[in-house]
Amino acid sequence: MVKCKSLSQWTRIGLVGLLSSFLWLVPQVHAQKLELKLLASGLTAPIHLEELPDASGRFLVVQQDGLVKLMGADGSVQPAPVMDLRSRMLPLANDFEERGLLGFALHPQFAKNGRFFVSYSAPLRDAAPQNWNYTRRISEFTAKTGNTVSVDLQTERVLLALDWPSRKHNGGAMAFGPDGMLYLSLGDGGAANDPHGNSQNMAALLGKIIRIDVRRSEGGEPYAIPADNPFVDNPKAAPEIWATGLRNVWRMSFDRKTGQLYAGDVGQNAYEEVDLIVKGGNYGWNPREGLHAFDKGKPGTAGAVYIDPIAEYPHDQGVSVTGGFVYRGGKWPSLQGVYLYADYAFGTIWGLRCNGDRCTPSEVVWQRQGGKSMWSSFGELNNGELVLCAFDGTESGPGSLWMIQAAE
Ligand SMILES: [Ca+2]
Repeated sequence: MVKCKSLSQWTRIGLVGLLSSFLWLVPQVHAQKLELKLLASGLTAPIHLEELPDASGRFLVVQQDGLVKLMGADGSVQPAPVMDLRSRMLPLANDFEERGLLGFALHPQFAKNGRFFVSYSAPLRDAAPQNWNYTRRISEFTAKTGNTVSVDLQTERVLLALDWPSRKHNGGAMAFGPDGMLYLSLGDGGAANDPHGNSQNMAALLGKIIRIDVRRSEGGEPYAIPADNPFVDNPKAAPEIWATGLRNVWRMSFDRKTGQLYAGDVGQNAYEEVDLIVKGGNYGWNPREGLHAFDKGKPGTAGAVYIDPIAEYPHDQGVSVTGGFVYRGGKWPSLQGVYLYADYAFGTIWGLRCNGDRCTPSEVVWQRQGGKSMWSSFGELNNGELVLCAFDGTESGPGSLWMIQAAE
């Protein structure tokens, strides 16, 4: 799907490794097991959802195929999509497809200004180098809001247009931080083994999490560089970079209580990982994969310090991590402060707790028993309750939404 693995890789049995970092200074999760309650079906490849910042309980469901739909609190879907981006997108393949509409974030003042941001796959620019695959656009649109929500595609402002060397490893996560800045994940561009060396190349935006200020323009760019970005004084580095050494962060989120940024970085041959992203951090791809040296990796820069993940799992437990959220809702006290994440293909969901950067080992909180749900993404509602987006058993095919509850 949208993340990184071919179907054949899904069946690959990886090496057995450590489940997590074993640090004993915070209590064990003793993770509350989850129950999942169907909220909506009849969708196509849902990859994100976001509640409108009003009291209506309505939310937007973002689909990989380029449609954004408005859904009522009862799960009813408005027939006409809020947005149909397909005319600006690269046609998607019918089979395994990582490209498409992959990221979406409402401006913190969306209720007032209607601004929102997307990450999607557009046809390759005429000026792009030959043999590249497509152009990734990070764009802003402005919606009309009220009783309904609509988007005129003519409102598009392209913030970034990045030519992409393959169909793979697009990243796609977008989130506003508590500092009002927009954070974006950009994958290493593929294919296997980061052949272009993007993740450790500080001149490249690929293989990074970047941070930009969309409240103002600067230097002829449609956005500004925050003055406190970590590499603004390094002439060899792109000033947008916030964190580096990432392979393919498909989903990331801020803990609304602590402001910490959690990212699920999709691994390659052996390990999936979850990282706590800090300013200027280098997360090791591809000298490293998870907590391990990566045997096809590049040596890395002498003296570089690589930050280990807070959790990893080997490929006999899953093959494509979907980063989730720290639960901060009020309905389920036993889940309070638990970071939930999932494996897209195997369907397993884990929980862990962190106190600063000290985290408990992960515990399995839900396992697929039959059924086909593949967890493409988590969504957080305004009240902190969490929702799962699922592909119902086929790549980029029919999909559904599920409410997360604590089991009785
Ligand atoms: Ca890493």
